[in-house]
Amino acid sequence: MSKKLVSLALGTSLVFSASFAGTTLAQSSDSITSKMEIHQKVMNFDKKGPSFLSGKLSSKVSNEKEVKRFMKENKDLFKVDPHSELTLLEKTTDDLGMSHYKFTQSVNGVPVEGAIFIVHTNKDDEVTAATGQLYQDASKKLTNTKSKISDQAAVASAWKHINLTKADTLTGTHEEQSFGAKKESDVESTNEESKLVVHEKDGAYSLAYKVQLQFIEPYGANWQIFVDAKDGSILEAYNAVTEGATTGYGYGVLDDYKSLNTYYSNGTYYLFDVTKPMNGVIETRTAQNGSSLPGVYTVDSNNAWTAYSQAAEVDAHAYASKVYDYYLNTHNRNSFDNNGATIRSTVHYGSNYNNAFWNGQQMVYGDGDGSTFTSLSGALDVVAHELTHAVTERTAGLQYQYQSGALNESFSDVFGYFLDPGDYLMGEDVYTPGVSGDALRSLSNPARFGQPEHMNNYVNTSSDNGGVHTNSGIPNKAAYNTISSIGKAKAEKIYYRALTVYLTPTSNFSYARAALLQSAADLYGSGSSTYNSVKAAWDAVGVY
Ligand code: L5Q
Ligand code: ZN
Ligand code: CA
Repeated sequence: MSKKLVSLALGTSLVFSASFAGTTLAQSSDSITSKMEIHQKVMNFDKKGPSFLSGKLSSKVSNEKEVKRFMKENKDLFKVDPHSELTLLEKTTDDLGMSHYKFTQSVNGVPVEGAIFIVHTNKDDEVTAATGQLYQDASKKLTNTKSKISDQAAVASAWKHINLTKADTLTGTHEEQSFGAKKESDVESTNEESKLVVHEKDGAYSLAYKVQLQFIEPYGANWQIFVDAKDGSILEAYNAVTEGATTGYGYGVLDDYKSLNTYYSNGTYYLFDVTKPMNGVIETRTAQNGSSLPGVYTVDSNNAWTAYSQAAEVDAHAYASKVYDYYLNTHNRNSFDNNGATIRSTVHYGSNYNNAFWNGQQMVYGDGDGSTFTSLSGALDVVAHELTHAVTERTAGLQYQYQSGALNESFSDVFGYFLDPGDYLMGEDVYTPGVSGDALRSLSNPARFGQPEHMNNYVNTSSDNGGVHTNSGIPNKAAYNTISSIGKAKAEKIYYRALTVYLTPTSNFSYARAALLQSAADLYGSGSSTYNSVKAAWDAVGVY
């Protein structure tokens, strides 16, 4: 292992400094001996140490030429020819007055990969330490530094090795590219570099092209690929990306394929979506012992979230992202606090737990018992329902009991519809998996699931916080009446405005009617057909 000429830890370099400095030579020989023993563990030089140390360093070393002369004079120790093999990269001087001469080693002018060697001098220009790595054998073992393949051939070989083409990594859409107008970011998102180096692996030296392929799509990469300059074969290749946004994929609760925004760190993938313009992230966790919150990070080794047990996390993650996008794109609202707060979800909560909830901090999903419910994150309307509870909490603040509580529930169901507008059912994707056409609730037909849909049938109860999941049928039916009359696009604007501008913690049904009418007036005009539709929608459920 002769390549490691010097491999000094900082602690030992202090010892080195004491041995080197002329003044310390006056110390007892005992002390010098023990210092040399330390050196012999970390440095590969022969036992001529003390003679080497004497005198030589009393001369000042205050520039590149003198450092090289110092190394030449001690060539038995350093075993490289500083004049032909070392090139000064930089000299820096720090606040302590110490200077650091950073050299790279080369063979016939071709740099040796990884060969950085630094000579350190104190404020009196005496060498106090030498750190880094030199390759003593490089110029002996590699004599021919003339490449047999072209730079372009090396780059082509590198792309082939990672099974991609440069075009695959450009981030623009095909449409944009076929119109010939590549986005500016395409030009910058992929970087190819190649340079000739001396490559060492397991004591074997090769002339190589060091090809760096850096790109973001289809995955974050900083490939370092060493291509043999003799024949284009791959000597070594690794992806130096250690952290960053990645795109994975998985299967949801209903076994549907979806892509996922994930995060790669230290060899592991996490359900962290860092791609949104948030202050936080969208993160999905797993309840480890049933009811522990927030639970543990959900991880995967290869970014393919395909295990049956991962389906609930796949959907919680993908659907939280969809709901975030909806609020941002449709209502210009950045997360539930409109300040980009982290959206956290925990799945596999409890045992056979037939519910999902917002606990004031995060969303929580049970897996269901398999007959009443399957994993509740498997329904986009359920996820929208839960995240809308967070929006309501930070806006109208509707108290979760009696009429204000039923409104709170209703707004969650109504936004569940806005996110999942295929039908007016709530939770149909996860409720009673064995029964087709079944659902938790219906906006169009609340009575089908035991809810009132007119004030005449309002349920006075103290259970379920004053019937919040029952009496929500009344405002839900008014929402259905509204949407079916004016369409989703206008309805969602009106509902969002009422929730975020007009409603307050104690608002009742009558107040909600007034708030929605005011919003319709603001947006579409008082007395407009849209306004009149909202009025009729509430008249029909007996709320005035
Ligand atoms: C409910 C949220 C969801 N839970 N309905 C009791 O009745 C009770 C809870 C719910 F995840 F199921 F949608 O809506
Ligand atoms: Zn709810
Ligand atoms: Ca639905």
